[in-house]
Formats: sequence, C-alpha cells, structure tokens
Amino acid sequence: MVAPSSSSIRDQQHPMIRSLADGIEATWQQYLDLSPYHLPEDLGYVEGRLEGERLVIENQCYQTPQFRKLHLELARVGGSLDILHCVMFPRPDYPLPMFGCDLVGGRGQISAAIVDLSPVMETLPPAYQTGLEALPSRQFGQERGLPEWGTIFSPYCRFIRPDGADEEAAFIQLITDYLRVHCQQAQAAAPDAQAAATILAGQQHYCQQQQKNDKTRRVLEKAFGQDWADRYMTTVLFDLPT
Ligand code: BLA
Repeated sequence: MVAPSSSSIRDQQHPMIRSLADGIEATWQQYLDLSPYHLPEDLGYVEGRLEGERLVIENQCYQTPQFRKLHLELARVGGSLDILHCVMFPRPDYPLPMFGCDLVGGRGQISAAIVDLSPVMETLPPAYQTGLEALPSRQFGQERGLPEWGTIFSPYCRFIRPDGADEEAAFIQLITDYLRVHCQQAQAAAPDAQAAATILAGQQHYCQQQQKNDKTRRVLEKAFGQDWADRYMTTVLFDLPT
C-alpha cells in the first residue's frame, strides 16, 4: 500500500482534471495492491518551454501484481493548456485490455475527453463486455470522431467535448465506471504464460498507434525538441517492457 501522493500542479488545473485525477487515484487505492514504480532517470517532474510558455509535467506511477505500470500524468502549458493522461499497462502474461484516458483543455473548456478499454487480442474478454454493457447509458451533446490512428480503440470507446459542468461530472462517472470494471476484472484474472507473446504484440501495436498522435507529439516537440519528444513518447508515455 502506498500513501496517496499530493501533486503540486493538480491544484491549479481545470476542475474536471483535478476531480478525475482524484477519482483515478482513489479507485486504484481501493481495488489494487499498489507498489512504487520508478521512471527512467528523472522523468517524474519535467519542465520545458513552449513558445515562451512554461510546460510542466508531473508523473505518478505504480505497479501491482497484474500491472507492469500504472501511469497518471498531469501536464500544464502556461495558463492555457491542461492535460490529464492515464494508461494502465498489464503485465504481458495477463490477458487484460489497455485502459487509457486523456483530458485536454484550456481556458475553462475541456475540448477532448476520451476513455477506452482497448483490446490487445481480437476482442475484449466477454466478462468486460458484460461489465461495460451493464453500466448506465450516458448521452453527451458533442461526440467527436476518432483520428485515423484510432483503429486500436474498442466499440466502447467514448470521445466527447463535454458541454458544461453536468456533462463533465457525467463523463468522470463514466471513466471511473470503466476503471472500476477493469480493476475488478484484473483482480480476478489469472496469468496465462502461453498467451504472453500474443499479448505483448497487441500492447506493442497499441503503443505504435498511440505514438502516431501528432497533437501530443507537437506539444512536446515545441517545448522540448524533437529528440526529447520522441524519447518521452517511446519510454514514458507508450513504452514496452524491456
Ligand atoms: C488529443 N492530445 C490531444 C490534443 C492534445 C493532446 C493537445 C488535441 C486536443 C483536441 O483535439 O481538442 C496532447 N495528450 C497531449 C499531451 C499528452 C497527452 C501533450 O496525453 C501527454 C503529455 N491520448 C492519450 C491516450 C489516449 C489519447 C492514453 O495519451 C486515449 C486513450 C487520445 N488524445 C487522444 C485522441 C485525441 C487526443 C484520440 C484526438 C486526436 C485528434 O483528433 O487528432
């Protein structure tokens, strides 16, 4: 068990990001057996400059018996762009999907809110489908279309631009529901060494597709340069076990 950590930029971020970050941490603490996970070198807290504006990144990572890495990242660019990024990487001998979510917003408005449980085999395990189907159905006014690289996402992926505090709260509920289904399934899962090569290939494909997100890459390149951005995307955001 690891004590909840306090984050220094969390308090300045958009309320939806703050509240989701708290919700993710609380759910992890409630369902999983967390131990510390150490990031390469000193990538826990990073600062750069984006067109004269300060880019601050704070990473929090854990591991558990089922997960190689739980990653929660908060980033802030000047006063204008707030980001929450979260990915859970199962250990390659656990036949579990990838949980991922991203909130991006600025100047009071979240423009992108996305969550998915993405399969690394052909489809999501049946118990996940049952768990997700059982959740209350939630409608949002502005659904957004997925980019070309988004072929990795499941039919349960939701991508919206939330309109107002009610939709923000409803989407946080939806994300924490997905997260709870995932944590419960993961706690009940048994390792399957025979499937490890297939699972690893699926995780690799997931990461390769995510690395094609030019919007993420551009923000990092502007602040830290091309090489650093590439290293960060391949070793921190979407790395694979060595
Ligand atoms: C979109 N991601 C974005 C956008 C920015 C970032 C600026 C555009 C916002 C918009 O279109 O309104 C930036 N996101 C970042 C940065 C980090 C980050 C800098 O996480 C980290 C430092 N992205 C993920 C994960 C998912 C994801 C885990 O990291 C999904 C599970 C999705 N982000 C995602 C998608 C888009 C996006 C699908 C829209 C891309 C597009 O429309 O082209």
